[in-house]
Amino acid sequence: MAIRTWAWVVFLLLALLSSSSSCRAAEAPSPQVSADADLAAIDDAHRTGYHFQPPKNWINDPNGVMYYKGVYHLFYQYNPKGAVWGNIVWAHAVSTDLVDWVMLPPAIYPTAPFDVNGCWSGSATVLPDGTPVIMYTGIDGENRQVQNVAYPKDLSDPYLREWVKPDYNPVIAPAPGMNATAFRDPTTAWQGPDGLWRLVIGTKDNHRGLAMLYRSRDFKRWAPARRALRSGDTGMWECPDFYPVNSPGIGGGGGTKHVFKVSLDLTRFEYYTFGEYDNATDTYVPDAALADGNDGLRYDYGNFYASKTFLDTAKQRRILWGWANESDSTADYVRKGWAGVQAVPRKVWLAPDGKQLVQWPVAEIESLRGNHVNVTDTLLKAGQHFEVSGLGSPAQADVEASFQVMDLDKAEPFDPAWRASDAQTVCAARGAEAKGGVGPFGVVFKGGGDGGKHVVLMCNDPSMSSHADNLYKPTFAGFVDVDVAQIGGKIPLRTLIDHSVVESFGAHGKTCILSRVYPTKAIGDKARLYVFNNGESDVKVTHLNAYEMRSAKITADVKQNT
Ligand code: DQQ
Repeated sequence: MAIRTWAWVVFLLLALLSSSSSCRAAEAPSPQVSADADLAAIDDAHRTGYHFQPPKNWINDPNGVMYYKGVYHLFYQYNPKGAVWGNIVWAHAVSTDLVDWVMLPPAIYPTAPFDVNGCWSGSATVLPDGTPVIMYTGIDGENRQVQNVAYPKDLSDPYLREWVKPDYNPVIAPAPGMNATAFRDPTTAWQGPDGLWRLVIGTKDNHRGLAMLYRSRDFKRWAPARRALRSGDTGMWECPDFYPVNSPGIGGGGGTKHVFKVSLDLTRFEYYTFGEYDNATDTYVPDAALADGNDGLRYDYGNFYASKTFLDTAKQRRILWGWANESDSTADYVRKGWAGVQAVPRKVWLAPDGKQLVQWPVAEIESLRGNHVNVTDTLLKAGQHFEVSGLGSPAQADVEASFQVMDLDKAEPFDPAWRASDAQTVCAARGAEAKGGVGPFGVVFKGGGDGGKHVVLMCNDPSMSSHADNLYKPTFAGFVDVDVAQIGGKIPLRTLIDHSVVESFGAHGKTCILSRVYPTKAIGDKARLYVFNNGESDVKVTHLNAYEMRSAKITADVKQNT
């Protein structure tokens, strides 16, 4: 049997760097004031232009996302009193295009014994008569996690500003023997052939994560199923999600698969499987070869957590929202007065080969594209880089590019020990060895003789963009399932840059990585965009389209101001 050889092919990167050292105000009244002013300006420059974030304070999980009467609703976990987690309510924003948002007053906030200590995550379900219902986790007076429902006060208000919580709440309480402080985040409900509603709730039994199934005829009285829908030895399961996707199959007639996703509290990563769901027996069996938990597939190999999907009935697509936490410190949140953003809404579907999900930013965000720069067929020899100039500021940009590895045989041997490692470990090791600067995002290929198929690794190393000591800046990484030789050595990469967010989609959305960066110099008009080739092989940029992005409009609710 031939010995398998593995090899690095190229280390290719796009980087956002500053062109010059930062300027200091020479006539500032005192060094302290100057330093504070500089810091405030830098903090401000880290706020996003088109990734959703409220004007101030802490945010986390997207909640209850839905489409109702022509309006998209995004609720999210929010601290109205500060920039660290606490005092949690459901903040609320609406949009007609998923780009511009109207900020509404919080929709769900503590008012009753069943949620007096907080209104945690949950989901919306639109009932067959068109009425939306929210189910969320309330933290009650005994700090138990219970599930409550809320209904719109006025169905004729498309913004659904006010919500009413019936007195019969909670509708689901932890049964005796259950872990009452780990019982939360109900999914959107679905109706079975027997007419009963079903939903799942995340919990744990010691170290075992569980997605507990409940059924109801009327959304009011809920009964637990005898078996969990799914469980795994990976600690608390937060924010489960369960939904159907079309399976392409041969000729497109592949039927339906179901996706099951959990957010692992222990690692703060999300994993999904997909497979067959029998709605008569409520049995979900993931497709063979799909691993649950830590070795499984992930929506995003970066900073992306507590995600939630909804069916956009206007455009018959499934849309995924996820929260990206800050990667700086709690002291930084407090100084900035804000923390947390939402990733751009992503369309999600099953890949044509049926092997994984793919994601792509919703087309609507392309309406923000402005200044455009195009590069074609530009060869980058090993160790070279070039600047993508003419964009105005690339600090807010959408960059679509395709890179062609010119010589796949010029690969360095790959350490066999890395085969067992996860992508992040491999990228971190390789990133440290790479020559020259490593930008905030990029693609690494390693190749070899595994049946002639190369293995592609996508890395995102924020270290060159973020210099402060107190930052969490791992090299995020994921494998990319493409046969790079078959496709002429070409790998497409799209990256959304938004000040402190770098959100990358490799190979048409097969591998996604969101990371947070905190440049202190590459901000505003000092930001520059470079394409690097730090690898051994020449690389051709076959095309690159970079667009400056306008800011989304975030406005206050007019009704509130009148
Ligand atoms: N965040 C919510 C919980 C959820 C966690 C609390 C996940 O309901 O489990 O803010 O980030």
